[in-house]
Amino acid sequence: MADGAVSENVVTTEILGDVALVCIDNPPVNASGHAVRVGLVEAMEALNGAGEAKAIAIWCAGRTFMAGADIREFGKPSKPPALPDVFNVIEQSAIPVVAVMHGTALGGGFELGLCCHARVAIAGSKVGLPEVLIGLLPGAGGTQRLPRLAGIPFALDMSLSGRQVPVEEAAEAGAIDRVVTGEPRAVALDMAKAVVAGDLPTRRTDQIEAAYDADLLAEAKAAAQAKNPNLVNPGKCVDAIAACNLPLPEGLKVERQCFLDCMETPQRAGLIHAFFGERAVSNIPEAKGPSRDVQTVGVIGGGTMGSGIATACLSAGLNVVLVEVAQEGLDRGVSTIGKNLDGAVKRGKMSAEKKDAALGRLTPALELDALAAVDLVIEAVFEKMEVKREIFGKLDAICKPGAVLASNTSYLDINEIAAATSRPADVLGLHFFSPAHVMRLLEIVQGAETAPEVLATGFALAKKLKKVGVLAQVCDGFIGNRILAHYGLCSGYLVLDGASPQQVDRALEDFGFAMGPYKVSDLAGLDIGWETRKRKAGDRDPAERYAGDIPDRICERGWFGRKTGRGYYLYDASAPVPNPEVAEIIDAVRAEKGLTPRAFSDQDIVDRYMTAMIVEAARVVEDGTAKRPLDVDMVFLFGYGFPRFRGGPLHYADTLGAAEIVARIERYAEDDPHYWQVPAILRRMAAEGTSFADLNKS
Ligand code: 3H9
Repeated sequence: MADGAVSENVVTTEILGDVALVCIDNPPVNASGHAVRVGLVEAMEALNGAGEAKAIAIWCAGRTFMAGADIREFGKPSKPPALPDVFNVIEQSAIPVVAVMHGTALGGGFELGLCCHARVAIAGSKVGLPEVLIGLLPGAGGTQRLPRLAGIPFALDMSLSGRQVPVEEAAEAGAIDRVVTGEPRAVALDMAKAVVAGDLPTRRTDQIEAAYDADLLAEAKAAAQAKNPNLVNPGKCVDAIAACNLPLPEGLKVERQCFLDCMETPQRAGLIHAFFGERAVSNIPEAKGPSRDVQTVGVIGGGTMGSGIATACLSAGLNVVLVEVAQEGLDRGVSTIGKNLDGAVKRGKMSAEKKDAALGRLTPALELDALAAVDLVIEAVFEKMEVKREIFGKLDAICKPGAVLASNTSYLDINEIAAATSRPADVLGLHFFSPAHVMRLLEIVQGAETAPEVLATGFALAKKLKKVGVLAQVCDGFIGNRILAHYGLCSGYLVLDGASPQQVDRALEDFGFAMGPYKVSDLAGLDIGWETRKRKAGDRDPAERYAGDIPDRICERGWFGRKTGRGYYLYDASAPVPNPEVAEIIDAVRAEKGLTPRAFSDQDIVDRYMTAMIVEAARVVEDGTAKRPLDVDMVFLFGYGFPRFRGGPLHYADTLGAAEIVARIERYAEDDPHYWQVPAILRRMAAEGTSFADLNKS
């Protein structure tokens, strides 16, 4: 028993004849925080001390069996007893212990099951070892006991994928002894009695030997490192599993060291920030109030965006009315939706029956009048204010009272759009990211007059679509595209001044981005940026260095990236190769501007690009466009391919510290004082020694 520890009644014991039921009741997910750990040790010591019970069943109250260690405790000083020690106490219990799992027994929760002498699960529930997803590895015996029970291949699969495995599959692999139906407490009582009666065999996992396969382990380690070269924990996880041929106490020591090594990494902190950030973005009053019921969504525009949005809504079980002006466009939209859904079936994300049902909920239409009865409209047409205002004026006349009117605009002023209606309180921005049926980000843009109920409806829709809804205020580009416009300039300057697009891409991919910015531009279509540059040409600040000459010239040749087979890269071959003529364009532009190219190291590229991103992200927080730094982080993780293990631009900024960022900006400003300016918020943070994490808390 730990000194001075209090069990806080999260673990209670019932004695029922010759069996004991130990219940963990620690809402919301029965995480094994300090009180639970203390309570379990106390319960085991008391029952073994008394020696009266002939079997013990451990079960959990509420929606799930233990969902793992309490992640909120990570990164803080640990309080004994540690979870592995608790599980050793359970394994050493002279009285046999059976675990009864329901809901999602994850991480330390599944490991609790593994240390017991028998495992029973309620049908339909799931088990998993998701530690890999938060920069860790199963650190409470999972890497040692699972291979002993279910073999090394199954242990590698579960712990490296982090997937939630149906208990029926886990039973087949040997990780679970019996799958039953019933309520957890009743099952716990039955199973404890079954142990006493000899109907449920028990065994100690430490007495089982794992069939060892050194080659498989070596292959798994190489594959894990190749798949995630930036991550330490998948490789460490294989190292820990590789120790399962040692006696259990020795293997557990190796596991513990590997676990602690991972705990020390910034990746673990980044991934846990991402875990909580994903939940915290919608944990705000704006998302929680009453919302309007949405069953049928109108989507205006059958292009890539509109079709993607319609696909997302149909996949979530909503009815969709898709409106296009011409039959050809409408047919194309319907066909794109069909292809998107086929893709989901192919990837095993949707059954063929569900796809047919989804298509059955789609009503194509050529007139806006078809939107008279819908609950929510999402306009996804060409980015021109006049066009949007005209559509919203018509919607005002057509849509039923109480319908929510949303624009998918990426940067236009929602207030100006809302002013085209007599009901600006019903108008908001719902900014999806392409492909809208895949990308999880949804910026929910609040207009000056948007009603709280309408905003909450936006968040409810995000949840229904399984998207991460982030609140944003009106400005050019909202959170994500506004920041992108700023650091996009930085990559343009890097190339003007001496880097090649390929070097910029490589440096940032090595940093962890899914794709470098030039590959992304080729994918999105270079014409989009070209149009924006032409549109904004008149408003350009004369003091700002123009970074558009190179992409302008590429576009003038009709090369718009992937869709034309040519952009920064050539797409004729199976893998894209650098477009040699782009190098000629770059040379010509530099010569015209009298620029002598200079060498940038990959690190310098990353530092400048990330500093530029942080600068505008800080301004977005400072002026309230984003509610908190974590909202910016989630926008980048879920909409811009930002490396999840780095937590987002402002979490990453905290790893550098405000003082270092200010020093960098001042250094870069020696060459370009107009572009590189220190935002007041960063200067203040540097002076006070505070961080963006502090702002998340306030
Ligand atoms: C581990 O076990 C390490 C060990 O191997 C070794 C240790 C030595 N801790 O997701 P939801 C909160 S690592 C603390 O919205 P759902 C969550 O933040 C752990 N809090 O619900 C939220 O709080 P709020 C391995 C946790 O039904 C609330 O619970 N385990 C934890 O959609 C509801 O969560 C995992 O990685 C936690 N472990 O999904 C499991 N889990 O209401 C991570 C949840 O204030 N958890 N919370 O926003 C999950 O995957 C999902 O939460 C779960 C429920 C599937 C359980």
